[in-house]
Amino acid sequence: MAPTSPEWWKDIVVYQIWPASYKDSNGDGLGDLQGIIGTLDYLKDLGVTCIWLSPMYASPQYDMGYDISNYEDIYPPYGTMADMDELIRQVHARGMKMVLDLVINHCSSEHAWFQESKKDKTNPKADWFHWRPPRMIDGKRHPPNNWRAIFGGSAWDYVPERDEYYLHLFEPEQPDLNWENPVSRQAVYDSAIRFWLKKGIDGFRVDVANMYSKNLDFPDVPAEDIGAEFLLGDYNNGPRIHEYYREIRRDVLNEFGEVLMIGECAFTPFDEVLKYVSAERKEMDMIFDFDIVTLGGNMVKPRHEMFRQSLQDFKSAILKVQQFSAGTDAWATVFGENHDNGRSIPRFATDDPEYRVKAGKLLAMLFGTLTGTLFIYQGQEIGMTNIPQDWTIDDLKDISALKYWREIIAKYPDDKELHQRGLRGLQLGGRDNARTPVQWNSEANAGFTTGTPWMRVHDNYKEVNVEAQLDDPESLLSFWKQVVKLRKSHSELFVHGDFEIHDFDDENVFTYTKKARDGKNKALVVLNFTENDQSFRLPEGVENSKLELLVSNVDEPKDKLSAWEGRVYVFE
Ligand code: TEU
Repeated sequence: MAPTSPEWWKDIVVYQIWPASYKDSNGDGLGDLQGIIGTLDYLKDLGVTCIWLSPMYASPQYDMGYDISNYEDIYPPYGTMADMDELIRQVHARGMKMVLDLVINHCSSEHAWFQESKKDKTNPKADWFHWRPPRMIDGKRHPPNNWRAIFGGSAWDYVPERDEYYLHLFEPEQPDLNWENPVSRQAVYDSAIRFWLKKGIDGFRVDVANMYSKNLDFPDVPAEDIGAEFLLGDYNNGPRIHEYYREIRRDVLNEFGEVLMIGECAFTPFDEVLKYVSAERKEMDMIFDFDIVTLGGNMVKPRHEMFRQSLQDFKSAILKVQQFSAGTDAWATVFGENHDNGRSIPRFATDDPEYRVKAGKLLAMLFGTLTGTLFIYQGQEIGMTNIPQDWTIDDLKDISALKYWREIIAKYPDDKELHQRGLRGLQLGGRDNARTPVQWNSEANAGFTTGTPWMRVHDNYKEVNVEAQLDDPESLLSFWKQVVKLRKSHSELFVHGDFEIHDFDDENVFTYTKKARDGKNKALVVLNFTENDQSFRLPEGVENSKLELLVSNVDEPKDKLSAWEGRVYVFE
């Protein structure tokens, strides 16, 4: 590969592939690596310059691969190590970068490390995980504390061989590694990180990157009645977390040049974010902040409490992220979708058939003009939408959805209204929304597979699919291509510029300007987030500027903004 320039990752356009649902090449109903290889020209044509591949490692798949049983092997239905080598080669041959998911807060309970650790208290890996004795209350065995696992139930599971519990912040099949132990840390570095860097990959998206360091006192979440119910604590940003990242950079990554680290850091306050991503500290290069994708609720809150956020909430979440790099040496990510959240069109705009495509273009203008590294999630570029309202719980596959469902049915067996709200919440924000197979064409199973798809294909695939949009200049796909091109040709404004909101209190219209760091070029972005006409107002200081329309989702902008209309102007 060509030598990599420092900070090459600021200007890339990343496309996230979630392998199970992307493209099946062998008819087994599950996406695979050869399927991905077959679409690389499509991605290049879209303007993508980096692929982030969600876990393709050996795994029993309790959490769709976020439970890895061998970091140095491939999940067989996805292909072989030779396929993986070929994928890396083919990505690089097209001048694109390759980023893998790094899942090292936990591994699978089937990983040899855990299998050994659970045998007894004296084996060499006995403290590679967090083991604690039971808490005895009235002669009865209880977990060591009242922590709730993120998808439900206790965060501890009992192992009779050790007469101890182990910690799992996610599923029981995902035991948390003990990062206090320098020996297990080195094993993780060798197996999960060095192994892949030696194969030439360019970086990692780091799963739950702020959760490795635990408060070893394991304090109870304050509760009136210990043992009655498990409660979610704040498991993020523990005492040694920054030390670990400096160690990883110093002892492992530096040897391989400018390795990109993108940390998934949910629920992290602004000052703490800066510690991770300030260029001077160089722990990580950028993080995924959750403020935008958790608007209205998320998987740590009950789905029946999900609500539709206000435009002002949306603006303030965007503002927080846009401020990461304002006056600091830090850097931001820009994303509206991923594999853990609902689709952006129904969530932030509208999937009303009359406006769906126009609203998708509006969001493309929004995300395409924000400062930071842009991420597009598979299917976002063609406007894939959430699962239809007439689908039932039986159509869902995600472990977090199914656990939530079992929990509410057990807790409120007769509350049909709550069940209905729960299902609606899942259909708005649940992870299954992002996991329906990618819609490639209007043939059977949307061209995703010739076999039986592992998950139901969205009913709208005849209308929403890649093939139908490829040669249509009016399609969302063509629009995304145009926006990505403009983002690159005006990168000083869109990728690197300073961001300012001009109508923070306005619940209908979102108006912001971008300013190049050298102050010369500016852009004005005006987005109507309603289905009504809105007046088009120029912000203070822009009134006398000569505006040049760069892109819009209407042919000829008029005096007023029409429903879901957006415009991007440049001016000096
Ligand atoms: O998700 C992390 C995740 O679940 C967070 O949203 C979580 O709610 C937060 O960290 C709580 O503080 C990642 C993956 O993206 C997801 O698909 C996996 O299921 C999960 O980690 C476990 O590996």
